[in-house]
Amino acid sequence: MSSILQSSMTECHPASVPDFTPVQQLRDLQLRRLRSVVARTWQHVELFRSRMDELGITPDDIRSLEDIAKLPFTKKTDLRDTYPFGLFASPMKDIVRLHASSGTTGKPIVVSYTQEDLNVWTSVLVRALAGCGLHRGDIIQVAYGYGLFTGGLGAHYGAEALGATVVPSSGGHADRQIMLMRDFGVTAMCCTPTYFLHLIDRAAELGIDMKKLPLRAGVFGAEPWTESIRQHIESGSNIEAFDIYGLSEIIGPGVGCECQRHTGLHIFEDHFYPEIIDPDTGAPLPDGCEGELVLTTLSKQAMPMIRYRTRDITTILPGQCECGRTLRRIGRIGRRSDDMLIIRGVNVFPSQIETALLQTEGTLPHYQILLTRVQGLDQLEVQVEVTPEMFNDKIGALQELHQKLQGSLDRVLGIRVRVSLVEANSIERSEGKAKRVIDRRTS
Ligand code: DLL
Repeated sequence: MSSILQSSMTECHPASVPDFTPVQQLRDLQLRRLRSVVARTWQHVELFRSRMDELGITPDDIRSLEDIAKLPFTKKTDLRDTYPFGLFASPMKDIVRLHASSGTTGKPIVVSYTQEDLNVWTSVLVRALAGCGLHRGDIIQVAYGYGLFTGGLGAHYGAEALGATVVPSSGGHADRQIMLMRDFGVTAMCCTPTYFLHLIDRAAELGIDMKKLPLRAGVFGAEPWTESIRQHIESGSNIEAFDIYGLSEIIGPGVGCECQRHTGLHIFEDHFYPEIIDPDTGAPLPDGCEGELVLTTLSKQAMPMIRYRTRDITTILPGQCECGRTLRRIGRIGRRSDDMLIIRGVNVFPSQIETALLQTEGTLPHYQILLTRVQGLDQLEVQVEVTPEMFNDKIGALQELHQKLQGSLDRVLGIRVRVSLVEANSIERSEGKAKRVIDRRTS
């Protein structure tokens, strides 16, 4: 077991957890690890070495943390092009786990871990869960999918190493999830935020009041969610909702997580070095500027990632968190640079639609964006569920809500979209990541 894991497993006392390392000490550690990971990747990964050659640089050119900007980026297409094992830096005999994430085109991307990588992954999850106020004695239900997806197993081992009792329910079977939550006295839930919303609704249908369960925290991630969704979750269940971030290419869940201050997500910087770049030019941006998050794994053995372009749009928040952690924070990830829809020439982000919808009273946090093409022209329809009271009320109330939504979407998006108000529970629920956009356009 790594010493980091051991120290993380003790009580969450500032002196014992790497989250509180003095900044200069952290930067020194990052530089040492950066130089070492660059040298290792250069030695073992052909694609990386050839890109360094093209740029005329060698690992010796990395002398400061700022020198990271000299290094080439890695992109998702690099993982696809070298499918399945082309970016591995360790021999297969040292690799103890593979995970994969489905891509939009055919083959998945494959990621690998040595035992040491798994220990690091567990240690960051321990730190994430401890930062959410969880500890030994908690009963944590993990309803992220177990399997090739990193969510289930990642959260599982972290919760176990924390000393909590783990209920590995995996995704799906809402009624059974609720029964386990109630009968086992579950105190914390790990799943996607949209799946938890579904569980709140389903519990109400079953006559179970979530607010009366011992549940006190939820650690939600794997998909973008907004403050409005947090409010719906917290008011529907009386729990404290935390945002956890991660991606398979870097490790899985546990790259960053909110602490109890809820002012951004702390990145576990001793293992994952964050940068923000301009997504169009690739130029590094200063703290406080919004751009694409780029991550470098500082300690990964099996499959190090150098300057991986996540496509996730966020900012590195300036200043230190009041919790005392020295780890830098990113703002919550509301969108990806590649989820932008272009409708009749106008850029539209699903997160803008979500915010406009959920700020209006009478709507439920379940919606779908439907794209079609009529006579060569793109049409965007937003279907949103409305509360049963609203749906059963006089027609005038529905019309008024419709007008309000139409007005705010027109204003926010700058184009005319169609709004359809639909009955509660009519939009299909997902057990994992919600599918918000249905594209029926044929070119
Ligand atoms: O979703 C890992 C994970 C599992 C994270 C469980 C948190 C909890 P992938 O399937 O590879 O890995 O998808 C990674 O999901 O690049 C983001 O676009 C999105 N994502 C993950 N967490 C968040 C979050 C897992 N908290 C991709 N907020 C990432 C917004 C998120 N987006």
